[in-house]
Amino acid sequence: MTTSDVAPTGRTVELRSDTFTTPSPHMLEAMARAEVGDDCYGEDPTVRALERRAAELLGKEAACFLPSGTMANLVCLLAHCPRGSKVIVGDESDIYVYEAGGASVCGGVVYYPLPTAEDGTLALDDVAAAFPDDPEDPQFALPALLCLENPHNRCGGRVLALPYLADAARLVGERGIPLHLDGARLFNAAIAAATPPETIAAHADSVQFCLSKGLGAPVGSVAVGTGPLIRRARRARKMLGGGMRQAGVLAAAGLVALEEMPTRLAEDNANARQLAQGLAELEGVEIASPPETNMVFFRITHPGVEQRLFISRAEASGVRIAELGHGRIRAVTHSGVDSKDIEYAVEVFAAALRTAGTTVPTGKSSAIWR
Ligand code: TLP
Repeated sequence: MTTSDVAPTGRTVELRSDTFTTPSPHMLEAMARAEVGDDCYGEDPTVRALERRAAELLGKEAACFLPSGTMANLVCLLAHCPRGSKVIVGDESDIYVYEAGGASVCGGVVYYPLPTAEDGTLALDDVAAAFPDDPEDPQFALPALLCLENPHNRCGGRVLALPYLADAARLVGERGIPLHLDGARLFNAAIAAATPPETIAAHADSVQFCLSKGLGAPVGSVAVGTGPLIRRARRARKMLGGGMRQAGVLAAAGLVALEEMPTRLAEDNANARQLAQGLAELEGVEIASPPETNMVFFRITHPGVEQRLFISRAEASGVRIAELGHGRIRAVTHSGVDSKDIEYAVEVFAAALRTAGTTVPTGKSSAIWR
């Protein structure tokens, strides 16, 4: 096939990640007129305002603005876990897979990875088994924190059920350790579950969420928790080089993001469902269970089209997707993609599966894989 199957439109549909969002005109205006100060002295009023707003929205005492989700997770881990302790994580979590082992490198913390179920949960029996029978036995590194991820990226953007979060929090709480939630896309989860983000955050002792994904701000994440925890997180942020000076220019975009973007995330979740429906009609594609938030994972099973070829054919027609673990392709919707873009992407995907002289039959719903 050649990419001429789809007439060149000059259209680019960026589906590799919602990290590709660019600031809205409102954000750019707010950034240009942001009141700033030196945030390392605690004197940037816009950063302070963002931190107050984030803490309030998530029902926590305090918040800390950070350059990235990776650093927000790391400062929380460092704030919770003493050297030589264990952090219990899912083996498919962003913290474990994609964050360069920061807690071990910077904090002498041992990652204790547990198998992740399809729905992004960790079996609570496994969590319980991570605690030694005799915590006084000096042989054992002691668990200091449980991390969960909601929605769960590598599990297809699945939303963790509130009763599960409550049970997990109770289990670790009874054993005297806190729960940290990587809520990089917490607002997508909240919209999908028709639940205020605060209700989800209530089960966690600390939460990080990203402003620079679906919420569309150019840079930044926020970590929230108790006052003492956030004070320790600030110290860790400084140590890691994440103390930013006139960061109000970035926080200003974050404030607009919190004001204007959460409700529109429903559109991204709907566009992901539209994409999944389109893909399910194509022979040679297997998709995971219907998307709950803004991402669709799928696999190319067409005998004549190798996955990397499929990705490069799509790219040649302006539709950008990428592989994300276990040989799967991930497509992520966001404010830079509308329903027409999704229609176009499905056309491009259909064409990318057409081998010379063969048309791909449609009308078949794909098998569910995992
Ligand atoms: N994840 C990125 C890639 O690294 C996979 C993406 O494009 O999705 N927690 C979760 C659940 C995430 O998905 C990510 C980013 C992070 C934390 C890290 O955030 P950043 O990129 O701001 O450091």
